[in-house]
Amino acid sequence: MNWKTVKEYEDITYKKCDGVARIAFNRPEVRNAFRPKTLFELEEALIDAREDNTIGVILLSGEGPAKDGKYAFCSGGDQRVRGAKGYQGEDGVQRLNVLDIQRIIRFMSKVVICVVPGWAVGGGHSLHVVCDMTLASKEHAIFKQTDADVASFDGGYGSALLARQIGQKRAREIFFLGRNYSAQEAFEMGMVNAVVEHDKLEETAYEWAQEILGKSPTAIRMIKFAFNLVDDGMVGQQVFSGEATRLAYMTEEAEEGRKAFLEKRKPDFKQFPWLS
Ligand code: S0N
Repeated sequence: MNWKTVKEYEDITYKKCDGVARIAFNRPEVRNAFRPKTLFELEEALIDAREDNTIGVILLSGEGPAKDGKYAFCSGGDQRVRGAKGYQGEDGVQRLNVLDIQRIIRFMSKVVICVVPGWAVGGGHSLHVVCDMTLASKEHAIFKQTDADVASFDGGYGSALLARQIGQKRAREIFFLGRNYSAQEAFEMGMVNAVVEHDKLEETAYEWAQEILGKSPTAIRMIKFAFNLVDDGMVGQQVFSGEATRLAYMTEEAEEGRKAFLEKRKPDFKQFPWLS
């Protein structure tokens, strides 16, 4: 792998290699907790990866280990900057901008794989839930939902989608008890796709990404949005139908409509069949 840094950030790292983008939280001293700035950087990187037609898969991970040797994917919102109305940025504004990140991942027209080297906690746990797939370190990954310990709650994807993935009883247990779950336990529950030896985690994620990159981009995109559709209501319909429109634009029929407008004539749609 020959990763190339796309841009230097303060709170994240962002690299690309052969169709794969890797974005990682880079605040190991706080178990990769996010502050508003972290999420603005993450948003910029995610959108860059989305807009880059050479990128098909995004790996979302966390740098580490910290000085004490522990690894983290993300420990959620940085409690040191949490105010009464959200997480406070350097501009003094309090906000809940991790929800923007969840939506970008959910509606990303590419596959997002969460690569969990250590703790996935609170809002970090919710991010793993919203990613398309999760790979976890056999030795170090720990999944934990502390929202109820710090009087916070992700009542959206973090809980509702989790319940879709692992069932209502298990999802409620995770939120109501706030216990630690190993990679193996998370795998058995159905919220982790594979448990991987720590030393092989990054390599395996890259291999999974390369396998996906061998598939049809259109098929992958359509099936991702079809999976989402049933749970995403009218927004899901909007996203799926946007992709259908894109496909329709590629037909001669659509081209006839566009050309007729520009040539100021009536479109000749009679040449196209009413398919059975
Ligand atoms: C992660 C835990 C379990 C790790 O425990 P461990 O290994 O024993 O390490 P510690 O000694 O506890 O931590 C090491 C250092 O890191 C600091 N730290 C850890 N996590 C955070 C954090 N989230 N914020 C700030 N600092 C953190 C420790 O303080 C320690 O520092 P020093 O060495 O200086 O003492 C354990 O650390 C833990 O439980 N962490 C807290 C996890 C947590 O409760 N996170 C917040 C949960 N809530 C959210 O994430 C909000 C969700 C959310 O974002 C959201 C949801 C819905 C709607 C909107 C939002 C939104 O906010 O946008």
